[in-house]
Amino acid sequence: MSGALARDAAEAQRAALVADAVAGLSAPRKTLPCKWLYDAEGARLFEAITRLPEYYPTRTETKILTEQAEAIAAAIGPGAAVVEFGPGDGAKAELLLAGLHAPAAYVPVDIAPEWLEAAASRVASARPGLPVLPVVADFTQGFALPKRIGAAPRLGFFPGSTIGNFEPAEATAFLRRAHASLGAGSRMLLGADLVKEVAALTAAYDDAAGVTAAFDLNLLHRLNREAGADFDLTGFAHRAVWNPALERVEMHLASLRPQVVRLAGRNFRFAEGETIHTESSHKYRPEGLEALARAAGWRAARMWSDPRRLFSVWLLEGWAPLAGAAMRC
Ligand code: AVJ
Repeated sequence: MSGALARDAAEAQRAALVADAVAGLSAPRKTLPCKWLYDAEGARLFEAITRLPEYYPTRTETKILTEQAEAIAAAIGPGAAVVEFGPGDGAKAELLLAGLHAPAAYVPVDIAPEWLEAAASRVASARPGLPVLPVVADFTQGFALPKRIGAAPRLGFFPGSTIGNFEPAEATAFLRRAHASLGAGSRMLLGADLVKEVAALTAAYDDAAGVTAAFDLNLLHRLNREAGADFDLTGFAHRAVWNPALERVEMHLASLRPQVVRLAGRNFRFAEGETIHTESSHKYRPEGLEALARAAGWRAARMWSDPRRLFSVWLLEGWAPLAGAAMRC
């Protein structure tokens, strides 16, 4: 990107952050979209979270993909073009591709070119000869696949239980769009965290070392830095709360006293104990995940888990005709 284009993009991003902050802090129950947690510092802290003793999802999913690699490869079959939604550093793709039989291509999809580059170069150097075909797109929306993958069977890949960040209706919409982007006859390998005892869930989002607290509070740092806000970081504390009705862990930043925060020329008043809801991480029961998939045109063909049933990896296959194809006869 040229200097001027990069500056325009940064300015547009800053304007969007300010608009989201004004809207979210004006709501009767204050909230901020979780995507703003992931600036460079947020991405570094999330990476540290994945190595915490309390944060079981990453290591459990990695264990499932490693230990069940043969069964997963057999179910998927040879020649798949792997299309990953939000590849991060590409570590999980590298693991999956190592187990698959003669994969045809790797297609990482992300809106952030620098993350795409990291995943693409990692996989390209681990698997010389495999076509690596990055696509710059917002993977929550529809996108076109590279022509070069030809007629290879498509396998969507969405690990990490990132699906859990979506509200249920958004998750359905995402899975339906993913199906449309991947095309008829495609399949999808999806990681989903499971409902379990509350203490294990809340510990995973409120670790003893305080890394998740720092990750959450970084959002206020970011608003001070990029949106000109004046949050006093000692006036807020991180909370992880299990919401039993919606079966999700919620991250909140709780105001420790009555206070007023300035942002974009406005005053935002906080009562003592009032919170900003910063992220939701939905947990699934197998039957709930199957129902969610079915509502989006996918059928659960297989599920792999660990002995303690902490995490699940699903192979979905399309069952419903895609929109547009339905009316042809
Ligand atoms: C990246 C959405 C999968 O919800 O477990 C971890 C994010 N937030 N600890 C999750 C997260 C706090 C993570 N996902």
